Amino acid sequence: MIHIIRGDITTQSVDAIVNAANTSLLGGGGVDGAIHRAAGPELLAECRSLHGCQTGDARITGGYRLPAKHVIHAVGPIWRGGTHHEPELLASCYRRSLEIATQNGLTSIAFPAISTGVYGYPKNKAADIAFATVTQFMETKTSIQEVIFVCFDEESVALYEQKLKQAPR
Ligand code: AR6
Repeated sequence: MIHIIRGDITTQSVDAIVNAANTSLLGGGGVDGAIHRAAGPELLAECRSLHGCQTGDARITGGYRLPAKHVIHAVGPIWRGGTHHEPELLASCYRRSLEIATQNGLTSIAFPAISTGVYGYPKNKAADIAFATVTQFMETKTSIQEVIFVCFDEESVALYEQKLKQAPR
């Protein structure tokens, strides 16, 4: 039900890939840039119609030229030392992504490590939140059958595998 892979999230053939977006939803660097490049300009056009998204929330669009059917654009917090509601906001963007996927009857979803690049969230702390939020959500009534954590580097794979071993089942 939960898988960890190393790779580029834009190549995943799933119902939805999650984007680590910003509040404008108009693209950027990192995984956001890669998703927009691979999806093509139609994605930006749909994103413009959404008029942004608050930190901790998410929005769904089509996947256009991606193998994924949809993109769920989640806005993670910028790390400011951990005392500015960063843990709650990070958990919220994972939860909102899963809720939106469920509302749309999606069965498979792939997540990047939201906020751990440009936004500076410590990878270990972020992985704890990602796992806790996803495992908790999977206890609820949902259409989702498969969650894939897509790690961009080997260090993150090792970290996520350690968390998966520790997770209650
Ligand atoms: N596939 C999977 N993971 C990736 C990929 C990829 N193709 N590319 C990068 N990563 P970041 P953030 C990993 O910076 O910290 C953008 O400009 C990367 O190694 O993409 O949430 C947005 O527009 C890291 O672990 O997102 C926002 O302004 C993780 O994805 C801002 O950056 C997230 O890194 C969001 O920052």
